[in-house]
Amino acid sequence: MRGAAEPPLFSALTVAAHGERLIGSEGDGDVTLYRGWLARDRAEALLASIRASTAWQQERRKMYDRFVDVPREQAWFGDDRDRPFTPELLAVRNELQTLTGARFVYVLLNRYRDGRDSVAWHSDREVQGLAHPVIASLTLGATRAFDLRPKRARTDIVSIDLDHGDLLVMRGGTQTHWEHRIRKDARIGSERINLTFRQQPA
Ligand SMILES: O=C(O)CCC(=O)C(=O)O
Repeated sequence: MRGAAEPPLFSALTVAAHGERLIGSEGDGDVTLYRGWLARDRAEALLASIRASTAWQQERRKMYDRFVDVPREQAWFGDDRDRPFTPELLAVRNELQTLTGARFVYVLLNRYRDGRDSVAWHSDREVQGLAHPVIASLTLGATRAFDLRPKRARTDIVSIDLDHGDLLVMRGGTQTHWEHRIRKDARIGSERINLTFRQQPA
């Protein structure tokens, strides 16, 4: 247990308060980037605690007539999951709730071991029935390109490099009208861990 004289694990002063709107028009989707939301030392501490406490799983999915490994590893923590939030994840969850006004009940962790790992174009369907959908997505580790495209104009790709400590908040109709992906990139030799804090599904 931590002694009473020790500073809190995370100080409220180590998150950046101002975001930059990447896309945004009322019901059509709303994505805001908070560069360096988590200060570097705090991002390092969170990454170390995740590495120490996470049992990763690799799902297999049916593709046509065979099963293939999903090209990344995953883990879940939360109020409604087998594993509750760790104290470190709970601290981040609470700050994200203050920032966004949303209530997050679980977090999905995606681990991209290197640039061969990826996630294909998709939208996060479980929030689509909510009155005020919000997903808060925090990057730790290697910088990777995060691509967004509108479903009605799939060649109009918006690409943004997400770095250690960056936070992306996706609201409103983003999951209804947009898709996102992390594409493969052979130049990336190190690990990225992404945390998406999520609401109770509809
Ligand atoms: O790794 C990322 O930034 C995206 C993760 C993602 O697309 C998802 O969890 O649905």
